Amino acid sequence: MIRVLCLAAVLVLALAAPAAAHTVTAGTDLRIAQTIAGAEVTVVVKGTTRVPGPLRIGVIAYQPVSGLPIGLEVRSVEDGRTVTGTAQAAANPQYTQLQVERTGPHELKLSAGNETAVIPFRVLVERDSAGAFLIYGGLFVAAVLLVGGLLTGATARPGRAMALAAGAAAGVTVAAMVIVFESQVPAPPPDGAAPAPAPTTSTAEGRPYVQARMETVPAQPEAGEEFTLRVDLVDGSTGRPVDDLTAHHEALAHVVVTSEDGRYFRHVHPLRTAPGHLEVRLSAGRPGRYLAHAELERENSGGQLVAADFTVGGPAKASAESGTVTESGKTGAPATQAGTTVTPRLQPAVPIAGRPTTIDLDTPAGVRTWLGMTGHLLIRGQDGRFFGHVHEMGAPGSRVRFTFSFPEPGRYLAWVQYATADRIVTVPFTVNVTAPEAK
Ligand SMILES: [Cu+2]
Repeated sequence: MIRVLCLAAVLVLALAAPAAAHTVTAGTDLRIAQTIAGAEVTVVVKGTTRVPGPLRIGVIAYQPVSGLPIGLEVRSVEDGRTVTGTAQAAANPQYTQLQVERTGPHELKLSAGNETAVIPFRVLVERDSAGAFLIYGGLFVAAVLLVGGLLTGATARPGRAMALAAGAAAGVTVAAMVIVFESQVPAPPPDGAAPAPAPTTSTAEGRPYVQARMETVPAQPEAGEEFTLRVDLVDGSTGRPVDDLTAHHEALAHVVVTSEDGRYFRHVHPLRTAPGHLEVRLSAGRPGRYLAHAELERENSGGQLVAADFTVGGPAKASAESGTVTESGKTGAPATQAGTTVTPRLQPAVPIAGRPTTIDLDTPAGVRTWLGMTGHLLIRGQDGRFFGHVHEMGAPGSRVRFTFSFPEPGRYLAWVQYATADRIVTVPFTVNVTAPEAK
């Protein structure tokens, strides 16, 4: 009887062991916002649980695109193996499956229209920890031995029953010890992770800020003509391109381009065309001075803000650019919902420099998360020297609320942005901030 039980335990453990070693947990989705072919989209690469296996890639559209096809190409950096497919950008996209053969560094190439982006990423698969195996193994052995002990005790052989009970206690002890101490043991790095930095490298020091330059091509765009805004990132000490931007708020860089008077506003997400090079195509209908602010974050460094200005020449033309992020004041669409103009409510009504102001805006039903947040508030000083960005972090509801402390008295231009089922709504407004009362 005992022999049968023990054999059963060994068999089950032997069968269970290989399965447990292949048990992997799902990784995290990669989400990258991109402005491509004039459309604002977010590319999602679903976390995977097994490699070789299919990688699921979808493109979420945040404005009406009737079947914008996006070419997909996934390439393993280590062996050069490439798989291709197509995704249709949509509000609720279908996911395209591309087979990957290994973990580690990969590149995702996106193409739409005549634009191409290359996004580096890593395919990671969690390794099962030895601790989990010990916990489940220990509990399993204990359970088998306890049952064996009870059966043996029932057949009146107390000595053997005691021995089995002692074994069960040992199994429970092992499992309990592991449960208690596992949290203090570092988990193994996932399969495909970047090699850990050398122990001599102090991560506390961090990396220096990127040397960033923003410019337009051509240097002076013509009104109504498409131009490219380029962001070039260089490491100050080596002079080499910087290619270690982290995806913060679901983008490699957030770029806001505004005309000096604030009537033109674009919040876009440039494409990474090559290491250290980001590009986005724009057009502006009116001549004049424009400001560009880019928010980016280098790995193990910190967030930084890069500013530039440029001049659009020529006579005014109707902007060739389509899309729903329209110039404020030109069409009433962004600030109008169901025929009523929506104005944010400020508390206090006249903000005081250096003190928090709350800004409330009613939103329609069906607001959805965009760039990881329910709402975005972008604020620019009249002269462009100040640029700020805050979020509504609560769940989508009937309003968005922001708290912001304007740094100094003066006039500010501000834009609230949120995404509905089929578009990104931009609500522009201006704020006059007073000085704190002298006492
Ligand atoms: Cu952004």
